[in-house]
Amino acid sequence: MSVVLRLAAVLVGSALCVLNNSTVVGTTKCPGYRTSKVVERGSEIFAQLTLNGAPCNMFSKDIKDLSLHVTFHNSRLRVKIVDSAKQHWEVPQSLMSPDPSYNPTDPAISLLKFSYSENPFTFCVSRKDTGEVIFDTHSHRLVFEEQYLELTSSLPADANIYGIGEVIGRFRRDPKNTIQGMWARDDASPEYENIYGDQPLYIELREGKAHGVHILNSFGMDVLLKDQTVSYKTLGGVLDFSFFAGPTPARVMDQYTATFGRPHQIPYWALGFHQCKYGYKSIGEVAGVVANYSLASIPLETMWTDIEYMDMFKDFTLDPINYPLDKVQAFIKKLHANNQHYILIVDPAIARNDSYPAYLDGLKKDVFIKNPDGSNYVGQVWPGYTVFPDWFAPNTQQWWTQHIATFMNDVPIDGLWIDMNEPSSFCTGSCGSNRTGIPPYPWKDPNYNPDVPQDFPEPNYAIHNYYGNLSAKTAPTNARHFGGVTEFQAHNLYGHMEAIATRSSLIEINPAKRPFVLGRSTFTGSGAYEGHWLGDNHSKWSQLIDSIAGVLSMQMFGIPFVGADICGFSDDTTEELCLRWMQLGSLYPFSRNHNGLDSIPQEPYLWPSVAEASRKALRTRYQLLPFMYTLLEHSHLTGAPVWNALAFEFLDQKNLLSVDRQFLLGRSVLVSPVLEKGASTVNAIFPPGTWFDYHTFKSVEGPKTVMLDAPTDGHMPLHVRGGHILPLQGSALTVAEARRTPFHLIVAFDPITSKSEGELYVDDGESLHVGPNYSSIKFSADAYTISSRGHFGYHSTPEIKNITLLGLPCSHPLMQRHGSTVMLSITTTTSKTKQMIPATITATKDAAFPIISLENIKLPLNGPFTLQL
Ligand code: MIG
Repeated sequence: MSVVLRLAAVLVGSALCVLNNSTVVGTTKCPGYRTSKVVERGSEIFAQLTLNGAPCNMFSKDIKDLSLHVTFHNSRLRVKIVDSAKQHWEVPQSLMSPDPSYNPTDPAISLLKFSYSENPFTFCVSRKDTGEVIFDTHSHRLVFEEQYLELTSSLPADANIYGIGEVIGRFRRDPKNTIQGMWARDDASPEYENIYGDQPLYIELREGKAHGVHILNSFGMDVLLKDQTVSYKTLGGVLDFSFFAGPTPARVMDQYTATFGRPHQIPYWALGFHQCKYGYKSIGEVAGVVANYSLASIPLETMWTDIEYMDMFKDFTLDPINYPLDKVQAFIKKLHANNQHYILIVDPAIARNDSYPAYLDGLKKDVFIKNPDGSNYVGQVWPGYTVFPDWFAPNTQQWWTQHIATFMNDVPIDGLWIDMNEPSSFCTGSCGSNRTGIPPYPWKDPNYNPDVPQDFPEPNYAIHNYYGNLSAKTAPTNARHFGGVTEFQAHNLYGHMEAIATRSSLIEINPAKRPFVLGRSTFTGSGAYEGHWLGDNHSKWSQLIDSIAGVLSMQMFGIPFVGADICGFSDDTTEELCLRWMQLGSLYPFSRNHNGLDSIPQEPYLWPSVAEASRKALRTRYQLLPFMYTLLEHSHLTGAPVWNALAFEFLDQKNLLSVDRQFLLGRSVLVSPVLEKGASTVNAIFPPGTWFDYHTFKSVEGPKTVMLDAPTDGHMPLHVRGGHILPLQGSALTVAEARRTPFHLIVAFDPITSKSEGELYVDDGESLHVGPNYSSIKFSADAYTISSRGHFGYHSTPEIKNITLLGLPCSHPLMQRHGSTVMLSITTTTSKTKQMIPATITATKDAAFPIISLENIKLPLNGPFTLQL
């Protein structure tokens, strides 16, 4: 059977993909392309596309000859269209870190089908099993010009589309009015504008199924949703589309991260709580914050310092007055002795300063971005006039590693925070080229105009870049990278490449340990190298809400380790906002309180109410650490989301499609935060199933909406999903201490089946190459047995001391044993014999289900067991 249908009408259900040329409704009057020389070979299709009439030269010159290359993978279809004659610039394959097993397959076993029309060339991608058309360009002609590429697909009415980032706003995109510019840009959280990262992936939900569409292209572009279409308008490069078959969102994320890079394994300690502020005046002040956390008994795992630690904002230096080396060293030593960590910021901008080693050495090694005339491009950042590392240049990696290594030799920090890497500059153009001295910050001196009057190449099609000109406040479009690559081509890759380089440096410096890198500007695949924070938000209730969609969409993009600045960055927070933000933020995968330079202090111990709420919220986080670490490992292996949208889990529930004020941890815990000023209740949606309050164990039967009490002195509502087992440990002030406490399993049964399942992944939490020294355990339970199986390679795991059974029938025999110590029989495959272990039973009953807790048991986690109830 041929997988290619020519000039055929494919009609399945209501999905229609008519492949002929009579129905062009697209806005373009361009001639399109005709197809010839089609070759189907193995997992590939090749064809030639030729301009089908007079060029329309809409925004630049039409390219006459194109080559089409389609590749079938099992659950992915790749459609690539390139300029046959000239090599349009492409994202280098070396910048993605794909799973090598993700190979092309025989079209016969691909889940997706490719069909096309010959004249003009249009194509459809459909599901092989149902025929559903997921991408359909038949009404829209392809435009492929030197500096303008356009491809449009039809969408169903009111399509459910998520993604197309980086963006601030609602999780579900508006299908009628979305214009998303993609051009990395440093701006403080404006809704729906282009910001720090370029993430052109969307997931669409249709009738209970999900598919994904991604374009790999680093040029500036717009992605538009309107008039029942999705349009891509890019400023160059090639059209390199990947279609992911799903059929669930989690499967799309698996397929996507298999293609472009699995999320990296984070160090376990990174899951602890972090504190930062822009503007801690001295190492003494920083140490004071650490001490205050401890006095307030609020967990603090990692302390951070922003640019003020540097000497005149030069990377790899310390301010000799306020951050003198000996005091910084003593501080770090004390932190480390207490199992805490220290992270510092570095910016890519390197001070142009003739007594600065990193600059001088960089000149010698020729590692900086150039102007068209070959001189160094000189922008302006914190230190004044600065040059910028060119990550394409052959010596840059070595130079970067060397300066990080020399610095870390003196200052043994635990990770790097890479900011300002859009790259951000305070001026437009090479403003330092003909100027000397240290300029004022442009916003502080109205008489200083930093911009250089110069025309930078600007394409005719203006993408929706909210600074207007593409060269504004970043390296200009004509700045040169090694090998003749221009900023116009590679701008969106800058932060991604800095992350790759920084991770490599840290691995070279410490080959055994997982690096910690947190970065601002991301691209497709960045999650393989770094975590991310959502950038400069405001201390506003609306941005507390926006942070949920922000974290959820980063999961889709394969960057699960993400969080927003807790309590808000710009503006002054309030006691109540900070309290609610500590509650929600306590469950961000990356949980950090970070504050702006001019904002009032917002460490959680500053208000008794916030301190108490933070202790409560972080106690829960630290109990959940084994579960969260397991979720991150799943993400590392399969791209599975750590924060999961309700719409992505309950695919048949139409009322959940737009929910972005609640979310799930993995698939097992429903989180219903308070997001409104003055509120002490939450109107929480419960999807189908039985949900058990994490703190009281009271159950709610979904689907329904319930008004939950959530006063500021209570807990943020959390509900465990029936059918799921949560592995927990005790809380402590540091992750290391928490990891030594015994385990507690919450076994929440699905009352209909009386079954429950869960998983636990553990390892030493820091080795880069874990080898076999990990445990990956599956728990399963029915009303009479709980058992574990899996790989048991990590032997330092404490035992399970308590088990809470929720959702069993009242008639369960253990209900009769309340207050007594019973002997439970346990089998371990290692001992092969039955043993009896004592368990203290507490059995109580809420309205619907008994709560049975087994206390003071000892169940090993270093080998499988079966426990009889
Ligand atoms: O223009 O280093 O997003 O987290 O505190 C501000 C100072 C530069 C922006 C980062 C923010 C950081 C700040 N940086």
